[in-house]
Amino acid sequence: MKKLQFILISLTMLSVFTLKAQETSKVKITHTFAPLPYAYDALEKSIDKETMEIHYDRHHRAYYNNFLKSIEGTEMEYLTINQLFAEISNYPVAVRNNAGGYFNHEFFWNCMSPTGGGAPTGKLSEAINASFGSFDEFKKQFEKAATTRFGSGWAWLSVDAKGKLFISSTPNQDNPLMDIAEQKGTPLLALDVWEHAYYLRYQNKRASYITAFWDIANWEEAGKRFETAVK
Ligand code: MN3
Repeated sequence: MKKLQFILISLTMLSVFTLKAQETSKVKITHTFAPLPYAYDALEKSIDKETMEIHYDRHHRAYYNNFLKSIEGTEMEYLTINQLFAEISNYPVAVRNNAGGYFNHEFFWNCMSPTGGGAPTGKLSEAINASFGSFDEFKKQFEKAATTRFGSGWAWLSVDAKGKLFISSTPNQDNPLMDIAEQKGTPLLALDVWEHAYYLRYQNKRASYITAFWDIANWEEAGKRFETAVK
């Protein structure tokens, strides 16, 4: 009997220590505001300097600051952005909007490059042909998702958990990593279709902005993302 008591007490102590260890090893996640990967005027052939400056330095920065505010002093400070997205339906809508706005814009800057354009190569090219028939057909379907998104939102090329490509669009600052997304997956390429992304040069002509995006689309980055995702 004594022996059993000893074992039980030892087990209890052990679990208390384990819990304590978990608590003390918890660290707050640092979310950084990354520099724009090129100059404001680097994408001039498709997006003007002023739009880039306002978009990055005001819109994106505001999402970042408001995201930090929205999680301050809560358990959410200990979650990575991917962990937050995976259960975003449990959190306040301000977190959903601002975490989305923060992540989506940083992702978007890397979907464009002054040396971009052209077509995907390698495994991503093969997957696009297999899923959509051809690169031109993919572009048509992506353009449709981007033009028909009513109001503000995003168009995405993503890969799902089974390694299959899909095109989707999300409203506001939602993205395919969120548990509330209609189609969930790992994003490879994104296009911001909020008016603030194109209005200065293109006014109400969203379709012209979408066409111009192909001249700067960063297929090299999308290809790397795809290979990492399907590894
Ligand atoms: Mn935007």
